[in-house]
Amino acid sequence: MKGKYYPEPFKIKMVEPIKILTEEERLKKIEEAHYNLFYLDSEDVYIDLLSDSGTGAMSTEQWAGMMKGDEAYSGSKNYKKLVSTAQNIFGYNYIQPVHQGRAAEKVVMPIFLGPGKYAISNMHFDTTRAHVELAGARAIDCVVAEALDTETYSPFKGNMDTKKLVELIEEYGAENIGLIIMTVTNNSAGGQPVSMENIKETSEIAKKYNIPLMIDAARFAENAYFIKTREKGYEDKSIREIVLEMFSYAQLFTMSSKKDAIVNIGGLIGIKDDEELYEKVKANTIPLEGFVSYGGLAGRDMEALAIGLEEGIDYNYLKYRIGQMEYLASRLDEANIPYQYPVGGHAVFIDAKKLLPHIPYYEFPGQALAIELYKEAGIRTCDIGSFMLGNDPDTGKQLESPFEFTRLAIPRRVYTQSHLDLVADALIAIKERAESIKGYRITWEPKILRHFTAKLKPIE
Ligand code: P71
Repeated sequence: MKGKYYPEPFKIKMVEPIKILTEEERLKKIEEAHYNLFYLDSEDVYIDLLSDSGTGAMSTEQWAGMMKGDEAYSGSKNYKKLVSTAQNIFGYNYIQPVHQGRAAEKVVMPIFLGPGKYAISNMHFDTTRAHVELAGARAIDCVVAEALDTETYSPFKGNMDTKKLVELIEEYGAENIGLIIMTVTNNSAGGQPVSMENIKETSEIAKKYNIPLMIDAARFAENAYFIKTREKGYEDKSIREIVLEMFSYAQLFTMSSKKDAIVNIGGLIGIKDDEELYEKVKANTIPLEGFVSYGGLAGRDMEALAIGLEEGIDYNYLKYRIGQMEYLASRLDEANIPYQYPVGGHAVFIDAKKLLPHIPYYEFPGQALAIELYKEAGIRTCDIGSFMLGNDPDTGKQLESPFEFTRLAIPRRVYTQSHLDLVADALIAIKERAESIKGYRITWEPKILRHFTAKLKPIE
C-alpha cells in the first residue's frame, strides 16, 4: 500500500531549475565519467541522491544568520553562539568547530589510535575507517546480525553486537582498543538506528574495560526520532531530552554537521568533561583546521550551523523527513523491490545483491544499479557495498562487504513527493530488465577512499 506523505512543513521561496538530458546524452556522460558517478557534472544530473551530506536547503533563518557573520579572526560572536547552542543540546562542556566530519576524525583519531591499536564500531563509515587506518590502527565492525537480513523487521538494526564487542575486547586485549565508536544512525548498515538501551549497554562495557566511547554523531537527530517512535519508554520524551540522554553515555563525539544540522559545510567535536582531552584537541585543530574559534569555518558558517542544530531536532521536521523515506519505501513495496527494511533515516538502501543476484561482489552490483539509475532517468546515487569498501589495507585484496547497497540518499528539504515518485518509477522499470544488467571492473584506483575517483568499465 502506498504510504502517507507528510506535507512539507515549509513553503518554497527560491527555486533551482533542473533538467533531464536525453538518453543518448546520459549514456555518453556516464561513459565519459568512467562509470563513476562522482565524476558526473551536477548539471548533467536530474535528481541528485548521491549524498544527503551538505546538500540540504537552508531556511530563511539560516540565510539571514549568514548575514550576521562576524569574520573576526578570533572570538567571533557566531563562535560563542555555536558553542553555547551545542553545549545546551549535547550537554558537553567543550565544543570545537571544524570544517566537516572527516576533519573532526583527522583531529581526534591520532589522539587515541596508532600502530597496533584497534577501533571497534557498530560500523565505521568510509572516512572514519580511512582515518583509523591513516592513524596506523585497524577498524573492526561489530553490528548486530539482524542488520545482515535485509528483509526481516527489526527496530534497531544499527545496534552494536555487545556480546561480540566483549569477545573482541577479550581477544585483542582492552589495552589495544583505542576507541569504541557508536555511529548514529548506522549509515553503512542502511541508515539504521541504534537504541538507547544499546548505547547504554555499550557505554557500560566501555567503562568496564576503561576504553573511551565516542559517538559518530552525523545523524544524531534522526536516530533520536527513531528512539522516540520505536523504543519503549521514550514515546513521551522530546527529541531534545532523548539527544541529551544519548550523549550522556559517551565521552566525546565527532560530527559531520552537513547532515542533521542542515548546513552545506561544517563539523564539530564535542568533549563531555575531560579538560586534558580538550587541550589535545585544540592543539591538533590549530595546525590542521585553524584557530580554536573558527576551526576551518567562516563566522557565517558557524551562525548557520548554530541555527541548523536547533532546526534539525524539531519533531515536525523529523516526522516529515523520515516520512519521505517511508513514502518512497512504500512505493518500492508495491513492486517488490528489495531494500534494507525497515527503511533508514536518510536514505533508501536498495539491496542490489538481491535485485542483481547474477552479479558477484567483485563486479559491484551496488555500483551497477547506480549506473543503471542514471542511464534510466538521470538519477545519481552511490554504491554502499564492496566498491566503496575497497581493498584490504594489508593484503591489497578486494574485500567482500556484508552488503551490496545502492543508496538513494535524500537531501534535506530539497525534493518533493513527485520527485520521489519519479525515482520509484525508474527503479520499477529497471527491475523489469534486471537480468540483462552487467557487472563492472575497475581499470584504475587510488589506495585510499577509492570509490571517489576509481575508473570502471562494464564487463562484456
Ligand atoms: C555520506 C557521507 C559523505 C560521503 C562520504 C563518502 C562518499 C560519499 C559521500 C559522511 C560521514 C558519515 C558518517 C556516519 C562521518 C562522515 C564524514 N557521509 N560519519 O553518507 O556518513 O563526514 O563528509 O562531513 O567529512 O554521503 P564529512
